[in-house]
Amino acid sequence: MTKNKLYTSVFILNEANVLLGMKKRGFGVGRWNGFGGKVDADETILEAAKRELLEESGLTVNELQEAGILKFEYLGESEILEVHVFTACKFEGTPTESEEMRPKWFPIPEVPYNDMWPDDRLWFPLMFRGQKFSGYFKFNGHLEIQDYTLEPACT
Ligand code: 6U4
Ligand code: NA
Ligand code: NA
Repeated sequence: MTKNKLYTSVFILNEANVLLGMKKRGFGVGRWNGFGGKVDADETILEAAKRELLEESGLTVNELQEAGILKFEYLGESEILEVHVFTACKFEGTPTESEEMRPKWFPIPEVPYNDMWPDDRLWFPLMFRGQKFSGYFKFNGHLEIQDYTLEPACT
């Protein structure tokens, strides 16, 4: 039986820019990511999203907007990652490098899709438009998407 494991990913947006983090270690190393990680057993998904954002970027948010839910199957691995994606426009603090992430603002037309997970170029446009989405991606390795579905969601 495959089991879903819960993760979060947070993107800070302003009118024209998105804050991404260069992953310095672990899963997704060398790629620009959202700030996030595993949901611990004793916390809600929202609590996890805020905690990981603070740990990895130094930023605090009161409110997060739900952007979408993505499921990732990595062939040969037993767990399916269920990633809850959030955005925030208001935050407190200054983006600060952590052991895990190096934050950087990107103008939206300059998002470095070639140095990101290959699925990101498919759903980022929905996130930027504020269209909620639901997706399922089956990966062969970390470079090739073998199959996927991506739909607008109204959750
Ligand atoms: P540790 O070091 O165990 O505390 P933790 O920060 O809890 O790690 P991490 O960073 O391994 O967890 O979580 C993986 C992150 O990568 C989550 O934010 C989800 C995200 N992620 C995984 N696959 C992705 C993909 N294909 N596209 C994407 N984000 C992905 O955009
Ligand atoms: Na993380
Ligand atoms: Na974690």
